[in-house]
Amino acid sequence: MTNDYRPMWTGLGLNLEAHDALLKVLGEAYQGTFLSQKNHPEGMSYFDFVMSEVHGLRIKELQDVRSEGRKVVGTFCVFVPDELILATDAISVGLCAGAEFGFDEAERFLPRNTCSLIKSFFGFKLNRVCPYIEATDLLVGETTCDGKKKAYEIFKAIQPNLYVMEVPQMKTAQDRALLKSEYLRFKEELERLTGVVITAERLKRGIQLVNSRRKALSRLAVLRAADPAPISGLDALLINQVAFYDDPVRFTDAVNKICDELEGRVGAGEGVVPQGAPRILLSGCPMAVPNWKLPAIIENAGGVIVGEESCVGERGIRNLVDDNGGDVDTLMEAIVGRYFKIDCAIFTPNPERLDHVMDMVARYHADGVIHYALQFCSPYMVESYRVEQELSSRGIPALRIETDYSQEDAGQLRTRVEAFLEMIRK
Ligand code: BJ8
Repeated sequence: MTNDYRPMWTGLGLNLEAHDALLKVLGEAYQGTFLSQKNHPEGMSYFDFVMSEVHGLRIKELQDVRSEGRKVVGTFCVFVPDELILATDAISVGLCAGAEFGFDEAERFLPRNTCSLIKSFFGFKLNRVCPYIEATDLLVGETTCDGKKKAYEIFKAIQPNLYVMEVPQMKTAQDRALLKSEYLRFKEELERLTGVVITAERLKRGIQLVNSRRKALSRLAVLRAADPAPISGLDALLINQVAFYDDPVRFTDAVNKICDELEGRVGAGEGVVPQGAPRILLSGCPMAVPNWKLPAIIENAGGVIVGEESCVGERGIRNLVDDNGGDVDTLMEAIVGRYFKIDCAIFTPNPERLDHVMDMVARYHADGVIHYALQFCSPYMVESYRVEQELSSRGIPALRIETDYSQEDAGQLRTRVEAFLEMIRK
């Protein structure tokens, strides 16, 4: 990091000793996983820099913005519409945590059999190691899976600025009406928080900012259809992870720049792996920073990940919001229409997700699918059965993996992934 941020971290109430330990682990993991890759595109230097300053410069930017009176809103789920947050000039940051940190403390509040993602944000909070949580003026939870929904009841006592949004579980007309009413309630909450009234003009600007970010990420996704793939799955995942907390305009620009470079690679037939390397679609739970275990295992074993059917991936960026409406209600309808299409496994039934997995296999020329579910995540663990069935009915190789944030099963996962890649190669 370029500066001494310790006074800022102290001001945010961080536990400096625990925070140093976290940064050390994060720095080593990043160094070993990303910077040692072959053919790392030049355009990744921006994202390497963002990662090196993940708890430094970006937090300082948030604090500077707050001192001007603007607000920071933290989110845990892609159902929370960034368009509304940006329409109030507030900043949106994704808060999902991907490290096994503070789990002992988390387990004082939560059952051991809780997914790592939930335990991780509890652990980060209880250990006071996440400057993002501490820099938020409003934290938005949502009633997606049972684990999160019940955990927020407990989290509220530790983090009083938590607001919970209800998310429907089915896709009927009543469910759509519920989502709309929840988005209108959220709009009011944001207006109260920021003192800004969301006009059609503001909302349009918010929509356009998020659409531009999604378009850039979709451009990156499409380039990965090339064989050889011009970028590793690890780098592409990192870009998708950074999307959740970087400034949207600066981020979009950086993604478009790396896409220009990758287009050159595709045109020249250059890639990060030899042509014909096994191409894998990852499908399932979202992967938050620094959860890189499985992708690193796959790519170190000679495979290349060509797409993520995940919220930190295509599920989070698919579909734009129509920005043609001239009034707030039309624009709100367009936002609801876009988000109501999200095919998270919390929905029942959820046939769209199966269609999307098959569609992604075809578009990115995947040779096989690795379904990734966090242990104790019932929605994705249960749904993996149907995904596997659908894939096998079409003769597409599939591997189901259930894991957590620990490194304990790394050896066993490596063996299973290597055997899977070997089978695909034959
Ligand atoms: S829209 S995937 S971001 S809910 S892994 S906490 S589901 S037990 S993260 Fe998600 Fe929104 Fe859905 Fe996407 Fe629960 Fe499963 Fe844990 Fe999960």
